[in-house]
Amino acid sequence: MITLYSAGLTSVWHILGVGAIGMRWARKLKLAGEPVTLILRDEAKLREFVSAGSGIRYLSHVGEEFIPFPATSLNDAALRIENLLLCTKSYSLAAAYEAVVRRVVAGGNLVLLCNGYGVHQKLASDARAFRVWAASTTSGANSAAPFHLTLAGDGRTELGPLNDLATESDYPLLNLPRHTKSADIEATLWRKVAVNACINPITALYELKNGEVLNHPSAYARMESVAAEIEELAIALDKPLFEKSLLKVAEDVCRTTAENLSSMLQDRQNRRASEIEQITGALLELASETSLTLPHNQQLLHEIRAIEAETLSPSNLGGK
Ligand code: KPL
Repeated sequence: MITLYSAGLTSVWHILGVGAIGMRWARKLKLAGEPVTLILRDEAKLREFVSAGSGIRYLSHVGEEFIPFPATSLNDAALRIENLLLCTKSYSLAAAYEAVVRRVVAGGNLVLLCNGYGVHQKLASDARAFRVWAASTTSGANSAAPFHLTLAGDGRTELGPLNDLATESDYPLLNLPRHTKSADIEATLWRKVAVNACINPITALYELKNGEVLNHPSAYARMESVAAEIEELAIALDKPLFEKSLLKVAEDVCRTTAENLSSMLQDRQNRRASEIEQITGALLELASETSLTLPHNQQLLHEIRAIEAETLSPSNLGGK
């Protein structure tokens, strides 16, 4: 077995889910001076990483940079994790947790950095032996090829505890730029799914960069209708959204991440399953407890499902 595990370091951040977001946090942590080890899903993926030079190619407006990282795989029996950042797709989160849990020390930090609603809370209730946190970000990141990272806008990241053990502990990751404590992580995750439901399906459907939605009359009109329905849902469920309208907040995110391909558009382009069920589907599930039917959101769900039914490559389930 190939093992590039940096044994002996006690405060290593392990990252599982080495997609665009996982790579972006690997870089952020490294820049903050934190030791980072990537966990690849299996030996084949680890070999691919080694063939790519054992690092990440980071492309920005100033050029290309190669950032080396130690890496290991889920099969590494010596793997012992104290701090784990789970950056998988929300639909892979539970399986990723199951695959890694025996490697995590009791009381270790598990930080869930994924889209969707409901999946974080579900995992936290299963993972009582660990400090479970959620991180919610408006930062964008793109990956055009495995182990290649391109940044879009740098947003803010809010963190909060999801279980009692975390509530009693010091917050991790606050040393990273623009990382702050969330006053109410449940509300933060709810607001995030509301914004993602406005942007992600529409960018995926029309194949637009986030910023392009603002100048595309029919895409924008659909974002307007979707946002209005989610505002109604928020009122029906008595869940707070923002001081500004949801539409205005979604517009702001489109502007700050204008050059970004939303994660759902990247999924479509890479013929990967999207998080439509965990985003729009989760809102429709919540709506079923009310008298609302959210027809514009339903329509988007059906359209994205139809695209996936045509294009999905069954083996293509990567990091977020
Ligand atoms: O979270 C995102 C995503 O693409 O999933 C946004 C904030 C919309 C950035 O693209």
